[in-house]
Amino acid sequence: MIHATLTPPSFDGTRLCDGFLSEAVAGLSQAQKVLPCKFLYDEEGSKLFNEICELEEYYPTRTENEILRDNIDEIAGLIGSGCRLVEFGSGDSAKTRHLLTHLPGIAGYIPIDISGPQLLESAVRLAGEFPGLEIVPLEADYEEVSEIPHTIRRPQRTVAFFPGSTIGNFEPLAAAVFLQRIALLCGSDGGLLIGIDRKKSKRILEPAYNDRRGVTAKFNLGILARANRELGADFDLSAFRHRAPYNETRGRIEMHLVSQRAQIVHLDSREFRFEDGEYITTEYSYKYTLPGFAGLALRAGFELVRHWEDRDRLFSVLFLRVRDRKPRPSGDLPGLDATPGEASESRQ
Ligand code: AVJ
Repeated sequence: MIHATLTPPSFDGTRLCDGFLSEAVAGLSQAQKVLPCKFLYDEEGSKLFNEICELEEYYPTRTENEILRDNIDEIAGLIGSGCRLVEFGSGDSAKTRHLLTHLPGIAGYIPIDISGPQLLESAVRLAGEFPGLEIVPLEADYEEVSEIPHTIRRPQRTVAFFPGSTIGNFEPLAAAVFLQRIALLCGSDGGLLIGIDRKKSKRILEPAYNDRRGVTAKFNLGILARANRELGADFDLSAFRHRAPYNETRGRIEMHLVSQRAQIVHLDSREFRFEDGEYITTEYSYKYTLPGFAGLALRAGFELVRHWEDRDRLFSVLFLRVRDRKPRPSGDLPGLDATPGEASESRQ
C-alpha cells in the first residue's frame, strides 16, 4: 500500500503575531479605524468561521458546495490529472475533500492557511483519507507566499484553488494585484478555480452577515478579545457592537465594530479614543457581477475558461487559465461572450 506523504507544516513570511501588534496599532491610528481581517482567523476565529458556514442565513458555503458537487466531473477534467493543487486559505479543507476524490492522478496538494492548528489537523485527517496523496501544508498569510512548495512528483501544471469568495476580502485593486501574483506563482500553463459571491439584494446579503444566533457578531468581536489576550489591549467587549451593512455603492458588505459610548482603549502604551458611534472596520466582502470579475481577472493575467452558477445565481465558480502574454484586441473578454445568464447581472 502506498502511504500518504505529509510534510510537517512550514512557515512563510514574518511571524504572524509580530504583525498583529504593528498592524493593529497602525490600523487604529487611521482616521477610519481598521483591524485587518486576517486577524479574525486565529484558532478560535477559524472555528467560529466554520460555524458561520453552517448557518441558515449564510448561503455562500452551501451554494458553492452545491455548484462544485453538481459540476465535479467537468471541473476535475479542467484541473487535469498530474497537477499540483494549491489552496489559498484552506481552513478545514472541506471543499477540497470532494475535489480530491475526483483527482486521483494529482501530483500533490498544498494547503495554505494562516491558522497553524487548523492546518495541521486537517492535513493529518486528509492524509488518512487519501492514501498516496502527497500533502505539503504551508502556514502563511497567503498574501505573502513567495514560492509554492515542491512536491516529490513533478507536476504537469499548477492549479490554484481559491474558494469561498475569499477574494472578496480584497479591495478590487488589491484583488487584481493578488490574482496577478497567483498567475505568476502558477506559471504559464497554470489555472485558477475560484469562487465569487454575486451582487444581489441586501435582503439576502445583510442577514448572511447579521445572523440571528449572533455567531458572526461573536466572530467579529473575537478580534478585540484576541487583541486583549495577545497584545494586552483593554477593549471592553460589551462596549462594542457588531454591524454588517451592505454598501451598495461599493458593492461590499462591511463588518463594523461600533463603539457604544465615548471611550479610550489602551494598546502598546498608546491611547485610542473612540467617539460614541465611531466604528472599526474589520472586514470587507466584495460582491461581483460575472463580467465585472472576469474583467478584473483579465487585467490580472487570467482568462475565463468556464463558469458555473446555482439556479438562483447567488454564487459562481470560475475556472480561469493564465493568459499567454500576447496582446489581445481591447474590449475582448475571453470566455465571456455569449455566456448564458448575463441578463441577471443588472438584477438586484
Ligand atoms: C471568508 C471572506 C469568504 O466574506 O463571506 C463571513 C468572511 N465574514 N461572515 C465572507 C465572513 C463574516 C467570508 N469570507
